[in-house]
This record gives sequence, structure tokens and C-alpha cells, in this order.
Amino acid sequence: MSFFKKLKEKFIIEPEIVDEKKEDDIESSEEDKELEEDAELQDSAQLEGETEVVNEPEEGQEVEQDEGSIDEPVGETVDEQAGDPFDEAYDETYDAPGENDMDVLQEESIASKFKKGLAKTRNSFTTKINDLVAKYRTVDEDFFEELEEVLISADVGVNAVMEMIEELEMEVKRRNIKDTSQVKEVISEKLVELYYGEETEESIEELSQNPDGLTIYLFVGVNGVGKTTTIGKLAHQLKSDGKKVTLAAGDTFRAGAIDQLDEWGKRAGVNVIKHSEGSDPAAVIYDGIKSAKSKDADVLICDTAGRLQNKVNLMNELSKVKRVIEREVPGAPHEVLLVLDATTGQNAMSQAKTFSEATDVSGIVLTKLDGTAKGGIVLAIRNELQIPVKLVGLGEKVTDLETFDANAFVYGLFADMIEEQETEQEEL
Ligand SMILES: Nc1nc2c(ncn2[C@@H]2O[C@H](COP(=O)(O)OP(=O)(O)O)[C@@H](O)[C@H]2O)c(=O)[nH]1
Ligand SMILES: [Mg+2]
Repeated sequence: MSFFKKLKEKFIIEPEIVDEKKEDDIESSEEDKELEEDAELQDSAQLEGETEVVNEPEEGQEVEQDEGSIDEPVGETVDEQAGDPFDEAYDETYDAPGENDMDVLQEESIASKFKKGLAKTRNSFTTKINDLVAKYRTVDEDFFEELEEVLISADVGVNAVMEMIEELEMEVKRRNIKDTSQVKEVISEKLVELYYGEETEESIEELSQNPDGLTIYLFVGVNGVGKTTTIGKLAHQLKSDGKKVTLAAGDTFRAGAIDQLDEWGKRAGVNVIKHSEGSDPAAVIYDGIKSAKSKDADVLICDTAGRLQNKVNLMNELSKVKRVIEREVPGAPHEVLLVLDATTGQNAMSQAKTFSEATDVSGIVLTKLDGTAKGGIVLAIRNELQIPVKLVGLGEKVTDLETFDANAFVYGLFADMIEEQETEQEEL
């Protein structure tokens, strides 16, 4: 099967099935008149996809995030509406489908989220690849040379690009491909291979958990990368999965950091342990663990400060926090998640190097992928640091956090080409 077709089958479901599901969902929450009305409006607008209903803000309701600040292409319908991320109707409708439908629905929404979140990267990448294919009709050395530049300009990373081009050249020879338009699909396939490397199993790397007892996640990273926001999103996700969550406000350094986490905690409906500004972060984390244990919580998520200007202090502080965690819960922390801002490009790479020297980073959270045209940084990080990207931030809404999936990522990058190829084939 062709790779585009594989991605399509994995991530796109038939529109009719979606429509049926939508009707089912609405029936199952009949008592909610407003929701029904919303759905009817949606139907008459003939929008496709199942998620508009749930994301639509109710009348008069405050819209939390201003999506207008992120310029997005028009014409993509699924999941586009900004709504109150904590809207009750969201959870109700989202949970409504029967168990068997759940996988399909979730995959569809993962694909649409990656597609939406990667719009900037895709637009730039698709244009460049299409230009390249138009310029060189047949595959030759010049074509590969320019392709190399396109990939590097998307921040894929020089080493990764070299490896990729070498693989591509071999594959093109092996399959006897002459026409450059056919190379697009091979590129997409090779990008996934590049991400997973030697691993035979293309596993999606979920966060590790403590099989018996409290799971602890420690978040690290410099100021402004999105630690607190990601913690809020993750807390909401875990809570929706039925987990009992506690947050510890370990960023005692920055003014407002404690309140910010507290606010996220309130919105997600989870417990927040905090001390006053300027207090010892390790003491906050210690109290967090004590509280989480006494409340029989499943997960404790620890926020930390990120002033890299004072590197030695920061690293000492992190080591102390980590020691407390290790001492109080054997086997913890179950993840040390380094948060990196995708829009900072190669700077993110150097932060990753600094932090992994000071502490054992187990996974990367790459935020603000929606804000950059250089989403290729995901591949560079994995390839050059050998640390898996576990979560990606695809927007500012509470639901804009996804477990990283290289296939969904590549789908997000090639969605236009995949859909284009589809119509071409239908026309034949
Ligand atoms: N567009 C976008 N913005 C994000 C994302 N994650 C975080 N942000 C924004 O980044 C800014 C800094 O986030 P914050 O959580 O305070 O960073 P911290 O200093 O590391 O805790 C905030 O304005 C967030 O809304 C994301 O995935 N996409
Ligand atoms: Mg913060």
C-alpha cells in the first residue's frame, strides 16, 4: 500500500460515519436543548467532522483564548472554533460515543489537531516542495541538493537532513523513480523512519506511570517556554481520564507564577500545593508529595522555575528538587520533562543540551508548534539528542496538547498533498 494511502486510512474516516456518530451523540444528550440547537446550526451549515459541536462557545459565554492572534488559514473546518476549553458540553459530547467508536474518533481528532497545529509549517513546506517538483521534473543531483535546503530551512537539522537525503537517494534508485512528483510520498515515509530510527516498532511514546502508587512528573525548562500552560493542559487531560491529580507550584521565583498555576488548577478542578513567593522550591515539592499521598492522588505534577541566567543556581535547585522526589517516592520522578519552545529553533537545541547535562531528561515537550513554520525541529531534537518528544503543544487551548505521534506529525505536514493525490486518483 502506498504510504499516503496508509496515512489516509489511519487518520481520515469516512464523512458519513462521522455524521452518524454526530447524530448519536446528540440523541444521547437530549436533555441539553442548547446543545441540540447548536448541532442543528452546525448541520445546516454543512460542516464536516464531529468536533465543532463540542468546541462551539455557548451564547454569551466568554471565549478564553483569542485565536485571532494566531493566523490560521481559512477553509479547514474541523476543530477550528475557539470555545471555552472547559465547557461542560465539550466533555459530555466528547465522551458520548460508544466504546467501539472511541478509537476512530480519537484518531480523527488527533489528525485534525496535528493538521491544524502544523498549518504554518505545512504551508511553507508544501509550497517549497511543490515549487521544487515543478522546477525539476526528473530526479537528479540538483533536485536533491535543493531538497536538502528545503529540509534544513524547516529546521530538520543538518545531520538528520544528510541522513535523510542519503536514504532518499537509495530509495529512489531502488524503486526506479524518475518523476519528482513521486518523490513527495517517499519523503513523507522517510521522515517517519528518520524519527523512529532503528526501532522496528513505531511506538507512540506515552508518559511512564508508576504501576503501583503515586506517579510524579517533573517539568523543567527556561522561562516562557510553556511549562505552566502544559501542566494545566496535562492536568485537565489526566483528570478527564479519571485520574486524581495534584499540582505543586515549584516556580517560587517568578512573580505571578504561583497564581498562574493556581488558576490552571482551579479551571482543571485539581488540587494545587503552593507556598509564598521566594520560598524553597524543594519544600513545596515535598509538601506536594505529602499532600498527594494523603489524598491518594494518582499523579503529582511539579512546576519549576526557569531562570537560565543563573545556570548554576538553577541546576542546583533542580537537583535538590529531584533528590527530594527520589527520596520520597522510590522510582520517581517517572518523567523529567524538558519543555522547549519550537519557535526558538536552534536555541531550543542548546537549551536541551544544557538541561540534559544537569538532569536526566526523560522526554521533551515541544510547545508552540502552531506558532512556527519550522516544525522540522521535532526531527532534529529526536535525531540529535536521542531524547523522545513525548508531548507537543499545538495551540493555547487546554485541549491543544497531544502525545507525539510521528505518523500523525507527517500526516499534518503532507495533508494537502495526501488529499490532492486522492482527488487526482479519483479523477483518473
Ligand atoms: N501558541 C501557543 N502558545 C503556547 C503554547 N504553550 C504555551 N503557550 C504560551 O506561551 C506563553 C508562556 O507560557 P507559560 O506556561 O507561562 O511558560 P513557563 O514560563 O514555561 O511556565 C503563554 O502565553 C502560553 O499561552 C502552545 O502550544 N502554543
Ligand atoms: Mg511557569
